[in-house]
Amino acid sequence: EPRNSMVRGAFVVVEGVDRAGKTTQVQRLCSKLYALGHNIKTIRFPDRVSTIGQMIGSYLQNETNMDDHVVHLLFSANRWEKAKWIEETLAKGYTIICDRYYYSGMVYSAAKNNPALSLEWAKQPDIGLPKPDVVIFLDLEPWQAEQRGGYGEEKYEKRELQQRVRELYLQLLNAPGGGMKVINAGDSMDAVEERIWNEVLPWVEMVEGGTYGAKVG
Ligand code: NYM
Repeated sequence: EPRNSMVRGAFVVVEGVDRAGKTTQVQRLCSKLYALGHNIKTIRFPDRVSTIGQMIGSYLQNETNMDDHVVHLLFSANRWEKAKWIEETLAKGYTIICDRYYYSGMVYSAAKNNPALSLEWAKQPDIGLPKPDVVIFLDLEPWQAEQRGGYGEEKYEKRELQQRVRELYLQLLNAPGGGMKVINAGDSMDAVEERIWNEVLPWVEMVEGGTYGAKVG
């Protein structure tokens, strides 16, 4: 059970290009926080378990094809399905570590060569979702990503698209109110782990301690 008198848990998002090591780093971050006695839950998007998530999964595996707008809205709907759970879980005092969020939604859709899908358009269906307290962006150049075993068979795992994805992430970083912390994911796993830790721990302590109240801007 969460410690009493806790205001709420922190909402931590880890973003990054494919092969940046998000999954490993999310696991390491969670176990370190857990070892310190924090109450932790993890979540990842896309969550491929729900009905909508299964539709997304089969699209990513190239089993089905969909209009770009349709799949974009499914990714967003997949987050909305979890929005209430996120709010309730934070309110109970759990800190949530979330592997990808709406930033992924924006950049992957906008990276398609479809002029109708601008970053601005792509953000609209996610407006109103719970706002993260801290967002980590694991940055890796496409050539480094490819050295990690090359891309697989899933949609989006192509060099040109990955390059555009990275450029769009960097654009978001520089946007006013972007608020993402960039970490070079090309270093050793231990070095990356430590940098993430140094960024995230103060936020978790601040939010759990009730000394931080975010207002959606
Ligand atoms: N992806 C992920 C999107 O295109 N839009 C989204 O909103 C999200 C959350 O799904 N290549 C893409 C990025 C990834 C792919 O993610 C699967 P993962 O983290 O490999 O399971």
